[in-house]
Amino acid sequence: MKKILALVFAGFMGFANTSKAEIKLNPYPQSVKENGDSIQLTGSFRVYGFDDIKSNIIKNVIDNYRINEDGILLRIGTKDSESIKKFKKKIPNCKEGYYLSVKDNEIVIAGYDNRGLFYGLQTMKLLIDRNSVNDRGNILLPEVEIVDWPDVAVRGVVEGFYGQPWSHSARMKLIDFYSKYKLNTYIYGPKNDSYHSTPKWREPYPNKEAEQLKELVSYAKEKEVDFVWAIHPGRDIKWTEEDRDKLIYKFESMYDLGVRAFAVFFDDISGKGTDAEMQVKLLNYINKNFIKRKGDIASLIMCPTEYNRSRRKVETHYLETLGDKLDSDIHIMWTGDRALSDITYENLKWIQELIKRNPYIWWNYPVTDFSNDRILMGEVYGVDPSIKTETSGFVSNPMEYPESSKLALYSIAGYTWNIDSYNAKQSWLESIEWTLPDASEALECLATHSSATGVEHFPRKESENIKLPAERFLNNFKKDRSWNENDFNDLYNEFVRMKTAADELDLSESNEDFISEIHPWIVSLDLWSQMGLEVLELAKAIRYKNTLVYNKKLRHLKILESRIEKNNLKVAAGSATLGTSVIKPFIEEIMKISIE
Ligand code: LTM
Repeated sequence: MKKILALVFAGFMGFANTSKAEIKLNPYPQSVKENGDSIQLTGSFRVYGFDDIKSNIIKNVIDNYRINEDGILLRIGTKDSESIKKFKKKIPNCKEGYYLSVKDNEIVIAGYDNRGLFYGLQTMKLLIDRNSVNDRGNILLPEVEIVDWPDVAVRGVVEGFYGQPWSHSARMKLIDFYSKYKLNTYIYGPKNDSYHSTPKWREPYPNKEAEQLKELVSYAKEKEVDFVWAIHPGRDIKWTEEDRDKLIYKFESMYDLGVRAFAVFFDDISGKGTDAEMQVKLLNYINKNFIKRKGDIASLIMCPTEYNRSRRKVETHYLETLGDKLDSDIHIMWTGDRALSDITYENLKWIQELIKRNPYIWWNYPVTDFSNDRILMGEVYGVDPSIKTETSGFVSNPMEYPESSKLALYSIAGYTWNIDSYNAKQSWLESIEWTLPDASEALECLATHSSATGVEHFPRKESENIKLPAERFLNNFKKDRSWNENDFNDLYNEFVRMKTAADELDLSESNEDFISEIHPWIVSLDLWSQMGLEVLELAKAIRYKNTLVYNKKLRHLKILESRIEKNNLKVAAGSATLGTSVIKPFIEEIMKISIE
């Protein structure tokens, strides 16, 4: 007989129907039916089906519960479990899919597989966390019937940037984040880890790092995140048996730490390492003699040397060689038309022809290692929906700033899970609210002015709300030193909003790690808001020919400029840049005109 576990959700007693609730979830499920009612969580859960389930599945999701004989029935299982037999037909026929129903006195979570069940439980947890409190302080769970599955089978992150690699604790926190938002893959490949790349890729990690990686791998497993360890040997590899064996030896050492998925990166190299024939020979050898021989390792992933269209050299036949000779079960990564680019249907079809398989997308967003004075916090867009069928995976390369990267990753998780329901603006606003609940309007203001890449062929929208007023103001001012009052007011109000936002962000207490990470950009926001206000005063002084005010404002602007410089020196990145699309050029232009 199946054991019935009963779990108490700390402090709650019993269930009862209450008022209408609005469903808020990320990723948004494929199908949600709700009747507007909720049940009130004031008691305990009895879990039926627990015996069949790997303990991490339930332990990690419902962590606040204790055993109790009373309470609502939480029936869980995977498609062949006795516990959910009655609901088997409702389970979507898709890996990682699940069926979730909350009705009357029963909650059912039926997964296609273990991960599907885990995700069903995560959804229930999000429903509780996000849709929960009514005006009497009671915890509510909406009555729903959810059928859900991912659009993109492999979704996640590649820590593949240059610069300061993430700390161990940041990585551990990110595993929680991936797990919560149903990102199933984390590829470890920070360029500046010398044991991942040259000079030490041949050597095993020292004890401390090895222990940390072991902990990370095991935590990822517990949280249903596939951990992939990548090596980057191409800068100094010799195409000898000795180096081949050293690479396998390194993989063996990672296998001993628990790693069960591997990648070999050949990006950003020159010289002998770029030889396609030799790369193929090595990779097919690893595939046969390590990956297949072990029997419990996922398909190998490789990042090619010609990893985007602009890097293609027709004369090398590099991509054709991979397409023709690389084992068909080895994934090939691809960044699009360029290192930084939108992912288009046309580009996906183009590369499929050459590599004779679907590419595994390495999306270089929100990475900023090409200009790490920036934190990209804008809306996430530019990836074609066809990634659902035309790719074998989709991973985002984030910033060296782990907390700030979560804004974009939140949206990437939502998009890759359910493409049709994704709305870039709404997801962006939600990510802001989720990141900083006690100062979300302030963060929205900072993010509005901190989203440009500075890269011409991959610009991201920034300061859209004042773009037109700033343009018109400048045109009029240049013409006859006048302006339209509405434009003046819009700009003035935005600079005031920036000032208030900087103050609010300084006072925010809901996410300390994030606030300390973005502190230099908060200072920058404050200084640029003051510059903006002063430059408007300067424009007035010029228009109304007030020399005294003009001199005073110009002097203060110079002081602010030097304070911005000083703030820049405090940042490891060299500066804390924002507002480069509209604010900075606007201010600089007025100042230029003013001294003409
Ligand atoms: O994109 C790839 C495959 N390689 C490098 C990354 O390591 C780097 O982080 C990004 C962004 O600068 N660009 C690359 O080319």
